[in-house]
Amino acid sequence: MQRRKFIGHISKAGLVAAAAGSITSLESCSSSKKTSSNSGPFTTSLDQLPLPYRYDALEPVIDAKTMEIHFTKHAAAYSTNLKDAVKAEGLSDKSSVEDILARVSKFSPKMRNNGGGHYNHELFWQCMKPNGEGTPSGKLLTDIEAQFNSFGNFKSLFTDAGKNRFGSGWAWLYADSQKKLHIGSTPNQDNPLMDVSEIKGFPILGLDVWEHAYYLKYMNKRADYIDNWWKVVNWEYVQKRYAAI
Ligand code: MN3
Repeated sequence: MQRRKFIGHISKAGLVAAAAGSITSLESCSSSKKTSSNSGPFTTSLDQLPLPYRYDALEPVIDAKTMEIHFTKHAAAYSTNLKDAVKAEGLSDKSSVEDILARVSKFSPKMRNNGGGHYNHELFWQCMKPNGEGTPSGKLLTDIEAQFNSFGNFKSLFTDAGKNRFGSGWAWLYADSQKKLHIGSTPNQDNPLMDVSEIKGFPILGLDVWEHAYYLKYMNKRADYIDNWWKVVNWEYVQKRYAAI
């Protein structure tokens, strides 16, 4: 009887210890995710994922030739050059791009340009689809309206961020560490995940405003490209990113 009591006590203590251990490891896991990348389930590897639609799927908003060159030449080169930089600097080829970007100041300009370039394009392809919904719904819509007064006003502010980015760069809807939504833009291939970025947070929606993204069809008319781009935004995907943080 006494022995059974003793064993029961030990096993209960063991269970408590095991439970405490799993809580601790869960906490450390989620906090390390937050501090290193804040990317939740959205983790980007060094290789390009297949384009989730055909090159002509976003016609007439984005023409097939632009999509093909953009994906197979520009974006493919960022992935290749990123892998070169990762090798040259002795990082694992299993590194997540998010982890690299969070400490990108410690690496070469090649890592910054191509790590950003690869991440931004992998995000960009997913943020689009044929016949987009036009508007988000649910909590993302509610929070956009609360933060920017109305969805129309949000679109106008985001469009301005893209239009007014001097030279090449990106417009972003991103969430800071308090999950508050912001609109901003970054030069070149920088993004809000980078420790060197002036704006910091988790990118929810990104728009490429480099000329290579629109010049064949829109030539110098970046504003027309952005106005049309809203028709192919994949709000379902954008909402999933927002829900994951
Ligand atoms: Mn591009």
